[in-house]
Amino acid sequence: MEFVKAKYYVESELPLEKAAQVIAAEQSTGTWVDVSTKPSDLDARLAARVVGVDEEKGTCDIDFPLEIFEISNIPQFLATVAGNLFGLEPVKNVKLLDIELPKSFAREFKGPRFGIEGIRKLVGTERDGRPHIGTIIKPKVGLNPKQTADVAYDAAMGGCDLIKDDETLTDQKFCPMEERLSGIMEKLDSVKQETGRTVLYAHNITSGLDIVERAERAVEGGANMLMIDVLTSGFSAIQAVRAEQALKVPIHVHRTMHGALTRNPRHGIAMTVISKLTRLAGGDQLHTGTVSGKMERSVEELVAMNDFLKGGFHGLKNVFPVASGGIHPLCVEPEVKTLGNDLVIQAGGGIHGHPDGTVAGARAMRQALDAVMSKIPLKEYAKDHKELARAIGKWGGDVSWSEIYEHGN
Ligand code: RUB
Repeated sequence: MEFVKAKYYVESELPLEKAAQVIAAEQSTGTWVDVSTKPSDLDARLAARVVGVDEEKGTCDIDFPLEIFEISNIPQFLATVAGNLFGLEPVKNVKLLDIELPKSFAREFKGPRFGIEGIRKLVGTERDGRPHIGTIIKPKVGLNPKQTADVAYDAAMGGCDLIKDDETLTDQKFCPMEERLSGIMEKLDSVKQETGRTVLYAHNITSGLDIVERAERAVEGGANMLMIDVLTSGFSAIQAVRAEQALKVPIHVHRTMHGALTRNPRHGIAMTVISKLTRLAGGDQLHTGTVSGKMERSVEELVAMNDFLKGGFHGLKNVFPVASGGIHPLCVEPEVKTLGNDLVIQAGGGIHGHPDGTVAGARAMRQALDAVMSKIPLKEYAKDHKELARAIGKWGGDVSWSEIYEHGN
C-alpha cells in the first residue's frame, strides 16, 4: 500500500498520541462517534494512521492511504491533509509542517513547463549561470499603462532580466491589462533591438472567474511570462493555466497572503508545503523569501525550501526561487551567499527608490551582482561604479526594518 506522509506540530489538551489519532480519524474515515454506516473493512483500506509521535518536539507523523486521494486534485488533497483539523476544539494549535508524496501520485501532476533551465534559455544566462535581477514596478498601483511601460523600459535598460506587476495590480480601470501588456511588450521589444537582451515581463493574470481566458488573451497579446497570486486564487488556478498546451510561457508565482498560514510557528501551514504544491501545480518561479529583506523569515526553512525547489522531485522540472521584499543592492551579497546562483533577486523600492531613479537603480543592482560574481568587495567595486556608490550612500547604514518604516529611508 502507498501513502502520503504528513508531519504536524500539535498542541492539545489530549495526550499527543490521542490528539494525532483524532486528527487522523477526522481527516479520513472517522468522526467524533462510531457510525453504523461504516463497513467493517473500511478502516483497513482508507483510515489514516499515526506512525510516529515525538513528545519532545510536539510533532506527529500521519500516513494517508493513497486511495483516499483523487488524482491531481489539490483542493481535495488539502481538504484531507489540511482540512477540519485546524478547527477541532480539543486541538489548540496545529501546523502542517511537511508532506511527502509517493512517485506515482506526484507524477500525475504536470509540474513546471520551463523550470530553471528553460527560463535561463529564454533570458540567455544558461552559460554563466548568474542570478537573475528582477523588479516589481512601483508604485504598486496607480500608474496608467503608459507610465507603467515607461518604468518597465527604464528598468530593462538599466539591466533587469525580469519586470513584474505587483500582486495587487490586475485589471483595474486605471491600468487595463491589455493596454498595459501591449505598452510594456512594445518597450521590451525596443530593449531587445537596442541591446539584444530578452527581458521577461510577468503579467499578473490573477482572477477568480476567467484566469484561463486572461492567460490566453495575454499570450495572444505577446506576453512572455504570466503571473499568478497562488494563495488568493488557489493552486488550481496554476494547474488550469499550466494545462493549456498552447500557453507556452513560464508562470511566475507570488505567495501573497502566505503569512496568514505560514507565520505562526505553532498553527497553520508551512511554506515548505506551499512550495511543494506550487511545484506540482506547475509554477516555474516562486517567491520563497529573503535572508535580508522586509519579510519575516526562518533562514533554515528558506534554505531547505529553495534546495527542494532546485533539486529533483519525482522527475518534475525544478522551480526558480525568487527572493523579494525589501531588497536593494546591498542585499545582493547576503542573498547570493546564502541562497546560491539559481535565484531571482527582485527589488521594487530598492530600484525605483534609488536617488537617481529607475535606470540607475537597476544598474546599481546589476553592479552589486557583478561585484559578488567577481568576488570584489562591494565598496571597492563602487569606486568606479557611481550608481552602486549612490545606493551604498542611501542604504549602507545599519538600520532595522522598524526604524526604516518609522523614519522613512
Ligand atoms: C516587493 C513586494 C513584494 C514582496 C512580497 O516590493 O512588496 O510583493 O516580494 O514578499 P519591494 P515575498 O521590493 O519594494 O519591497 O516575496 O516574501 O512574498
